[in-house]
Amino acid sequence: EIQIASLLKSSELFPIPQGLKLSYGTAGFRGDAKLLESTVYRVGILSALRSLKLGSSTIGLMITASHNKVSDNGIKVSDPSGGMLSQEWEPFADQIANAASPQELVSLIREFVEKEEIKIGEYKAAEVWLGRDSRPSGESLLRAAEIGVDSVLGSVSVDIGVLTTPQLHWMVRAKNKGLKATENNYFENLSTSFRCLVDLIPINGNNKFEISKLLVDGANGVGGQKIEMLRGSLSNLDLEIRNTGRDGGVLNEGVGADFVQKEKVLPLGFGLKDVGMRCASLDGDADRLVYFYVPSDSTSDVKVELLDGDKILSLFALFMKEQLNVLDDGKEGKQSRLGVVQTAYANGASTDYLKQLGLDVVFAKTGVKHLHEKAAEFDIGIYFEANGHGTILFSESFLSWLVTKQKDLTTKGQGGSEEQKAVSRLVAVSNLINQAVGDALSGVLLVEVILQHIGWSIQKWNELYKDLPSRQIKVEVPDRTAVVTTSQETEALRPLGIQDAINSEIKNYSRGRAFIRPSGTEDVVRVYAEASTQEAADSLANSVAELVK
Ligand code: NG1
Ligand code: ZN
Repeated sequence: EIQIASLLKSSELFPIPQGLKLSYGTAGFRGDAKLLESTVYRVGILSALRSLKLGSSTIGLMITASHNKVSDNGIKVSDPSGGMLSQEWEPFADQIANAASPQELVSLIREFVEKEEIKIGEYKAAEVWLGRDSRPSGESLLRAAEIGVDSVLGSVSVDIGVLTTPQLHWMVRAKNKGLKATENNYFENLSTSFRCLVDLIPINGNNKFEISKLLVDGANGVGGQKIEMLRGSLSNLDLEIRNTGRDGGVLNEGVGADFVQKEKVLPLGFGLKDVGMRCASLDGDADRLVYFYVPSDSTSDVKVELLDGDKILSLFALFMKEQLNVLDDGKEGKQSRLGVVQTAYANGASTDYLKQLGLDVVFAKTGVKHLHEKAAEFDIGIYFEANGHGTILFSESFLSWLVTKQKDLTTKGQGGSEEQKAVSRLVAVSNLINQAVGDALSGVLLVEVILQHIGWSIQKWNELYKDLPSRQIKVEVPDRTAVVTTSQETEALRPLGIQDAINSEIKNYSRGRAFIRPSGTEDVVRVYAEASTQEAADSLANSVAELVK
């Protein structure tokens, strides 16, 4: 009962704004930062309970609104594995975030604690690690989360500072595995495994390849700052970082991966002077990455050639398959299951390409938690959203097979064999790539080392396949929840009749494909369309948008 008193007392500090209605969407709670203190405080309580429920494993809380505008903010929970909060707890998150009064909040918590049999005060201290991106509202929201965590008996909050989202997830994962888990350990891990892959680049004809400079768009956010910190410890990589946020630019405004991918235009700070150069763009919390370049036929009307998540996925898949082939061909090889996961937003041409590579291609709903789950079913599962969020997962059993194999080959004196190199590359990739969530920093390093390995320019990489022209539009509507889709999100069930209308539009276009779904992170309905020409894709998207309005 002392417990209840302390919860009631602290919750009175954070009254819920009138009319606020939130749901734990594709990426936690998001909204106008000014309205979020009560939400963040309540998620603080939830994460302490989550830690207690899981025997006091460390839970992470990240305060970020990713690619959203700077005045927005948000909060999402990392489970002990470094993955997203278990979906079983999302309804509870919704309930407490929307509880109208301190009394209602406390009674919801009481009920839940009983139902989940959470033993408050019996275990060693529960720990919640709090991180935030560079948004100015982050600091006061972090304080609110701390109060939430600390008002649950036996739990403590630890402020781990300004971080990228993937850093926080990586640190939580490492902590719970009993590994070194500081930000420095994160950087060391990246630079060591990158070095290892560089050392394994074959020395033959095709890659006497001059390492050209990579231009990075930091979205005026935390990613640009962190990649600058990493740069010092990397050799074999020449980086020029723009939009670090220090030169007066605003977070995500005319910059960043979401902007470049959705609008298909160059970010601020890039222009004709950069023709042909390899460029990469991070999003506001650095869990997304896209590449791009200015084609040489650009005139004063500067064009952009985009290499999105699908193309990064294809490059990764190609490289991983090449390494696995060496093992599968070897006498002591093992038939390994390599699979890729995409969403309905994946460009149709990328799906065709991946299938033609002979890969298992699976589809998941939008939101990394859905992709992650499916990728985890393979020995090596690669997932990417077209917007550049993705990573590579290695199953525990496959990874331990690899590590054993690596040792065997070394003791047998086959240290320099092709097989041993392929095994070592795969092990290095498993260390480099962030297996908790998509991570733009590890993504950049893996893309760069693969390009060096195969001796490709960005233009050559872009030629893997040609994107079908596509268009995305956001439509603001009074109530986005009026749109309800099937589980694969490719068909709208509500409003009644709208899918038939969309289908009859699609019929007018060659290679036409289109769908709508409510955004989980913004107050909009998204429209996606593909067709054989850009004009056709634009026109299909526009007519579908008219149907939504
Ligand atoms: P919503 O707003 O639910 O479409 C967006 C992205 C997702 C995911 C989340 C989280 C698109 C079309 N949607 O979700 O893929 O990345 O943000 O950041 O890019
Ligand atoms: Zn993000």
